[in-house]
Formats: sequence, structure tokens, C-alpha cells
Amino acid sequence: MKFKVYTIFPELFPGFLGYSLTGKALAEGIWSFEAVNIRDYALDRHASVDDTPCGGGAGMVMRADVLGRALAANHKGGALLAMSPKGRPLTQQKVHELSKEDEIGVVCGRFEGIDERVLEAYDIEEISIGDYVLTGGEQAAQVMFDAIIRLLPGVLGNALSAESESFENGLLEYPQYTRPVEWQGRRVPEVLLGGHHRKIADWRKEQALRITAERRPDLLKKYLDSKRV
Ligand code: JF5
Repeated sequence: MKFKVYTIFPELFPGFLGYSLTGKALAEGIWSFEAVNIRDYALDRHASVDDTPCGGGAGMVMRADVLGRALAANHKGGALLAMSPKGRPLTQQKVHELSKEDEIGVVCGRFEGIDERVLEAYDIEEISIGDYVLTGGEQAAQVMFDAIIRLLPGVLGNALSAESESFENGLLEYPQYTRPVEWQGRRVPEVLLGGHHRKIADWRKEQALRITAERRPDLLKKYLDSKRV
């Protein structure tokens, strides 16, 4: 997997992806990245990458001509995304789809966003990592890359642990415990200490349903609809 990142802050990469599991996978060549500095494609004396919004309003917009030149020189086809709060929500299903690509291009928006004509001309799919606003797409891109990288073959030691976690079965994860069996007067639930696998599986399912109902009624509805209950 190769990520080609379009950014005005190329030094932010690999960032936190250079550590831990993702850092090891980077060193092993399981994934790689290239950070294209959008500012390298600015032509004026001040190397401007942004300008005021047409029609007025607050802030600045990423210029179509500068980003357009960066893409013309570096994008050789394949998936092209941009991180943006107005994008389609990133889901674990989308992460699985993206993990099957050989190369993914990602534009990291800054300011109030990207000139819409570039998004149209390059058929860029805008992706959101959540309903909040960041200062830049770089942080969002690293979150998305992390979710993709951990699904690549050879990254997660235990493939089963990826399958049983939140979202993979459509429910939130059940609570986890480890030693000591008693801590500050709180005991690990007895069912988890009995070694009765069926009872444990039933308890975990019940807990997953309870937590999902409490925190994510939207997910519970989807889950129940998919089971036609
Ligand atoms: C960005 C305009 C891009 O804030 C984000 C973001 C939030 N969820 N997903 C992505 O990206 C940076 C901000 C404003 C364009």
C-alpha cells in the first residue's frame, strides 16, 4: 500500500504512523508514503496556496490552480480522496475497501476548504472522520491511514482480534478485563472466570447489545434490521 499525500505540511508525515505497529509495518515495507508539497506548485513570489473565497465570507480557500498543478504532476490514476468535514463518513466497511487498493492519493485540505472545481475535475471523493472541524486534513489522513494499515496482511499479529472488535460485527465491543481478579474492591465478572465458553459468548453478546443500545442507538437499529429481528 502506498499513500500519496498532498499537503502544505509534508514534515507532518509519517507523524504518529512512524511509531508502534504502523511504524514497524512502515520499516518492513508493508506500506509506504510520499508527501507532495503543494507549495512547490505555487508560482508567485510569496508561494501562495490560498486566496479569499469568491462571494465573500470568512477565511481562505485552497487555490484551484496550485493544487491542480500538484495533482497534474503527481496523480497517475487510482483512488483520490480529500479529508474534509463535508465528506462522506469513514466507516470500517470503507476502510476495508480502501485496504484493497495498491495506491491511494489523499489531499489534505486546510483553511475553509478546497476550490470545488479541483474536486470535480479530478473526481476526488471527500471523506470525513467525524462531525467536528480540525485545523487541517493531515490529522484526519493519519487517522484514516492508521485504520487502513492495521488491516494490511502482516500488520496485526492476531487476525481474530481485528474481527471481534467494535464495528466488525456491527455492534460496539463488550467490556474487557484482565488480572488481578480483584482490584480496589471490584471483581472481574464471575462468568469470565468459569471457563464456560458458551456462557462467556452469551454474556459478551448481551453486553455488546446493552452498550450499543445505550451509546449508539443508530448502530443497534442497523444491526437489528440486518438480522431482520
Ligand atoms: C479540513 C476544510 C478540511 O476538519 C477536517 C475533518 C473533520 N472530519 N474529517 C475531516 O479536515 C480538515 C477542515 C476544513 C477542509
